Amino acid sequence: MGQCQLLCLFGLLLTTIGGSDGGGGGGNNVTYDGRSLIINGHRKILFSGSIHYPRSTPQMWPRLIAKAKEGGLDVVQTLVFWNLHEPQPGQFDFSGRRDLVRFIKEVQAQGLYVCLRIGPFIEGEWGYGGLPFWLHDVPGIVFRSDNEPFKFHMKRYATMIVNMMKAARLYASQGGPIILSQIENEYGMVEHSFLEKGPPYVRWAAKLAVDLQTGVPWVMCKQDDAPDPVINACNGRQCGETFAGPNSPDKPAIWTENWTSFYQVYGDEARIRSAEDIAYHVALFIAKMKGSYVNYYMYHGGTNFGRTASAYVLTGYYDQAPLDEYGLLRQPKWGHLKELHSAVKLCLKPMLSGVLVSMNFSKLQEAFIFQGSSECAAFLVNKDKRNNATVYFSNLMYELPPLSISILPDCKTVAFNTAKLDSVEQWEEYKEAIPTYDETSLRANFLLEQMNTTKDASDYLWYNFRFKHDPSDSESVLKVSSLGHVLHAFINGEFVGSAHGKHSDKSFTLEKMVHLINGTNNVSLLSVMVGLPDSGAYLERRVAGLRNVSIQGAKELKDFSSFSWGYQVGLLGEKLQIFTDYGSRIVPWSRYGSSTHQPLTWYKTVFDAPTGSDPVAINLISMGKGEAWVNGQSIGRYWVSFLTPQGTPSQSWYHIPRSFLKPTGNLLVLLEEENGYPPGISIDTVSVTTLCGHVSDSHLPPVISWRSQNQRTLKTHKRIPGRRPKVQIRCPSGRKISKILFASYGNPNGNCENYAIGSCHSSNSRAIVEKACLGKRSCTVPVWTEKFYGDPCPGIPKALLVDAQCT
Ligand SMILES: *[C@@H]1O[C@H](CO)[C@@H](O)[C@H](O)[C@H]1NC(C)=O
Ligand SMILES: *[C@@H]1O[C@H](CO)[C@@H](O)[C@H](O)[C@H]1NC(C)=O
Ligand SMILES: *[C@@H]1O[C@H](CO)[C@@H](O)[C@H](O)[C@H]1NC(C)=O
Ligand SMILES: *[C@@H]1O[C@H](CO)[C@@H](O)[C@H](O)[C@H]1NC(C)=O
Ligand SMILES: *[C@@H]1O[C@H](CO)[C@@H](O)[C@H](O)[C@H]1NC(C)=O
Ligand SMILES: *[C@@H]1O[C@H](CO)[C@@H](O)[C@H](O)[C@H]1NC(C)=O
Ligand SMILES: *[C@@H]1O[C@H](CO)[C@@H](O)[C@H](O)[C@H]1NC(C)=O
Ligand SMILES: CC(=O)N[C@H]1CO[C@H](CO)[C@@H](O)[C@@H]1O
Repeated sequence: MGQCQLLCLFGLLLTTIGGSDGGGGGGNNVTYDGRSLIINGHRKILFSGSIHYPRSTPQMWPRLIAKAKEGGLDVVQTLVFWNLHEPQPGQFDFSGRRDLVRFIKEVQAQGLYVCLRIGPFIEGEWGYGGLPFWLHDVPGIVFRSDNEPFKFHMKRYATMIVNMMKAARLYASQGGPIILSQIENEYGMVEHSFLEKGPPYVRWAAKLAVDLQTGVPWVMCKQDDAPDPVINACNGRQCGETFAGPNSPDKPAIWTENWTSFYQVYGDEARIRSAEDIAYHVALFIAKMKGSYVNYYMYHGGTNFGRTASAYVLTGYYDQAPLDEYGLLRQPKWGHLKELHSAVKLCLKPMLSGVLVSMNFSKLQEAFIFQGSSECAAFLVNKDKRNNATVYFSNLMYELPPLSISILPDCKTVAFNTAKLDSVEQWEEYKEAIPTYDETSLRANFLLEQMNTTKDASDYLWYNFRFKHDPSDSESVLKVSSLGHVLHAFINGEFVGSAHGKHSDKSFTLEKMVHLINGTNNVSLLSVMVGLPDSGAYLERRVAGLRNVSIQGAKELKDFSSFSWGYQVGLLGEKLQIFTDYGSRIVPWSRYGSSTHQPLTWYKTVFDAPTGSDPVAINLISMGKGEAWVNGQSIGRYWVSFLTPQGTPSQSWYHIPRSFLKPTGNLLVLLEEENGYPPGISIDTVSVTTLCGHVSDSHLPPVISWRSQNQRTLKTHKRIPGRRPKVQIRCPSGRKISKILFASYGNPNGNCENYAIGSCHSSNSRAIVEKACLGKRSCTVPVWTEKFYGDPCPGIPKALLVDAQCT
């Protein structure tokens, strides 16, 4: 693991160094002082993120880098992977995912800087820490110590990499994006094991680096005694607290690895680090340590393709990073850090040219104030992990949430607080009341038909009764049969169970062992319709709702079908219209997760519309069943928990028309009938969706995927044994296949990300696929010779690869 970070402990007031291009010849002059890196005379506070080129594909790089830039990063940091590049002594490979130069040029093209950690030992949860295994058999070798064979190969390789960068003019001194380089990695952790062979190796490595004359500074992370002019940097989660600081007053404070979560090994649960925790430690480092460079390790983890992961490490790497394995935004992490970056950038002037003054309000509250000649920025810290704190600063009162830092770019107004998430994730909840018989006014001595009772004013009808239970009859099974469509049962306010029918057979029965109390029990049965019938003769005679209700004890069966029933049409939240702006203000909402979960809970949040003009969809994959409203308008029922026979929801994305949205502050309310997880909801934009299917007539199972910007879904269909292979593609609901981008029956090269016609190709491919697919939501093309009017290359195994566009 590794990240570059600069910190400065010595808050000297430094005069701003003027001048623009100090490098000459189009180059940029990168130096540093005790405050920060200095680029062309300008001090910088830099946010950096690790994206490792071989852990994604060249096709993914531009989009990952664009999202890093949009997230407020200035620098992309990568390790360099020796064993990928020199698999055998003297045989080099820089193709495809190994194309380091291309990666750096992509970063440059988007206007960001690069921090290049060349190692050559990188650790990085990468096999052999990046060292080629053939080094193991070099006679007399001892890795990473004052050992001639190791130093020989390290020098040869490091020189080769640096020369390659120079040849492509990638160092800032040459006009390129690389502003910082790293030699070795976390050596301070193991140096003592090498006894007297350690320190000379550190000095040698530093000299090797400096002698390579890159024109940009070098860092060593976790190496407290990094020899001048190499900067010692901090790696870890809490550099704001743990870092002892630069080993010279002339070096800035740099944090090369501030772990955004942690890598995962097989057998481990994912270790999740909250957005609030990362933001707190970054802000603390920037303020208390005068940190001037923070790198997120990882910003995008990606995939350990092939056999590259080190022992026990998962193939998916740091999936909890701000960009997940697929390159999608992981919220709220990405958005929260983006806001932190912009708040810090508002403080730049006083931070880079002012003096740092710290003060204590009390034992657990302190302030760091950067005072410039006319500007001032303040960081107010509450270290108390449990309690809010009220502090007075410059005669104004500030409420600080537990374990948080408020950033005041003008020493007055709070621009950002590390603990306050501002996004779709800030959820509140309101539990729907479970009514009892006594609370109802509509009564009948039998079970009412649902539609005739609700008059379609609501999907929901409560059927309630109460009865005295004799505790000597121990085993009790509640049995309810319904004519449709869904039932949620509660006894004494506690959820008991749910059941539902389906389109082809709406009736169903719920049977559930229940716990009854000695005395009067309240039974509340919520019957839910998922739409009125729409077809067939005698529509007016259709029925829905509960048919029979009984409780079977060990001794007797009690039938409640003809009993004293109390009804309530609709839910309280519907009556109060709590999904509207007005209605949402008349009920007391509580913080999400502040009490135990109840099926039938309303959730509320506010979100900003995604920028741009692409259509907007809400991803409800983490929810169960219910209805969703945006700014008071229902966007429809959702039912994600009802899975297809293949085990996937029939619909996860639900359309929010742009016309329902304001630029900011959109009210989103959901009624969840089951056990949804609102923080898993995301608001996505949908761009042209491409679909791709690739099936061969060999043994591989077909993989069908559809992807679209900002969405993460992958469906895999196992081949049914004995059936002939076929490509099946299907657009998301409401869309049709509008274009065939590529079709080849033969031996096409590559995969759905990257394809080309191979040596064998049927010239009928496109026409046949277009005929089968254009204008349809889904289509199936069998991978048979006959279908393509003959075999283009007898005897050769063939495949069909189709890439299509949905609009
Ligand atoms: C680069 O900048 C430093 C100070 O930041 C200055 O001392 C030095 O002269 C500059 N070098 C060049 C080549 O302009
Ligand atoms: C604030 O308190 C800490 C210990 O709690 C102390 O180390 C520090 O020097 C104090 N700072 C000031 C400005 O008094
Ligand atoms: C802190 O204050 C907020 C808002 O004033 C309040 O909602 C929250 O419950 C408080 N938390 C604690 C731990 O007192
Ligand atoms: C519908 O409800 C009304 C009372 O609201 C009742 O008189 C009528 O019989 C019901 N019809 C059916 C078909 O259940
Ligand atoms: C049943 O409902 C009544 C009226 O709402 C209430 O007073 C009583 O406490 C409830 N009984 C139980 C066991 O919840
Ligand atoms: C149930 O309650 C009644 C009266 O409240 C009591 O006499 C009886 O012993 C109770 N039975 C049990 C099993 O607790
Ligand atoms: C429901 O009750 C009716 C009589 O009310 C009875 O004829 C029918 O068999 C019952 N159905 C079930 C599924 O118990
Ligand atoms: C230097 C540093 O902060 N190291 C920390 C990195 O994070 C791990 C896990 O939280 C800690 O154990 C280290 O102390």
